[in-house]
Amino acid sequence: MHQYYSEFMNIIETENREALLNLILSKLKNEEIDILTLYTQILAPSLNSMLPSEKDKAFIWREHVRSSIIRTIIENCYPYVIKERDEKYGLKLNKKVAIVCPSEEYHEIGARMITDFFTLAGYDATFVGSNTPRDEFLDALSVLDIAYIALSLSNPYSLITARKTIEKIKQTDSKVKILVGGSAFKNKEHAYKELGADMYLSSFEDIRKLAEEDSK
Ligand code: B12
Repeated sequence: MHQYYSEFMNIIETENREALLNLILSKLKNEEIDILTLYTQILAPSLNSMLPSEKDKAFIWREHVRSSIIRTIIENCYPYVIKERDEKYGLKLNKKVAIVCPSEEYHEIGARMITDFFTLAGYDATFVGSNTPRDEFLDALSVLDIAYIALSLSNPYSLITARKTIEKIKQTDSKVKILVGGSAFKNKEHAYKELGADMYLSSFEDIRKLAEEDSK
């Protein structure tokens, strides 16, 4: 567990967005933490440790509020993402990545986080959104020069939607490569092949390896 995790959790239990944002921004400013550590060791576990309980009538409320606070923190981290991309990782690739959650997939924090991981690794990365409507997305694809589409899936039902979406994407643009990841693949990483995706990735390290290949 990261040394700042309990301090962060004590504040997030109170749902004090301002205090959390100030805490994180001061740690980033003073270089006491970096983006990768913040996202993977503090922000992600603060959500993934939430366990549904029938006794807790406010559980869904708290899930929404906590997701929203984490989203605020991530959006405010952007200047530090750019700074670390340039000063720490130093790779700039001329390749566009669109990060998408398919229709009916409402879990967006993982997708938003990995958008910043692609940026850190040097890609021109855009978070398109959760619950992205398929037909509108396909229309855009035919006019934009996108190298990769990264689908983030959390809800196991999204695996079915994703298969159909991937099939349509391939029909629209046969050159674009499809990457998939997210907690829906837990213990079934091989499922990416049945979905018709080109690659399953799980971590920043995987994205870095891809970037290194792309820079050759
Ligand atoms: C927050 C949350 C919600 C919020 C989402 C809000 C939002 N704006 O995103 C709300 C309240 C909307 C929600 C709704 C639901 N949820 Co929910 N939710 C969660 C919770 C608590 C946290 C998810 C999260 O954001 N984690 C933080 C992120 C950062 O972690 P992550 O997604 O795993 O992402 C990391 C990696 O997976 C990876 N990654 C992710 N995508 C990609 C893509 C690529 C290409 C790469 C390289 C890597 C990568 O990088 C990230 C950083 O390390 C989880 C609990 C859990 N244990 O996961 C349940 C959970 C995911 N939800 C679940 C369920 C069932 C639902 C609902 C069906 C509940 C319901 N009955 O209505 C609905 C479904 C809505 C829908 N149609 O999508 C289940 C799903 C899995 C399952 N086994 O069934 C979980 C696991 C809870 C549980 N234990 O039952 N949920």
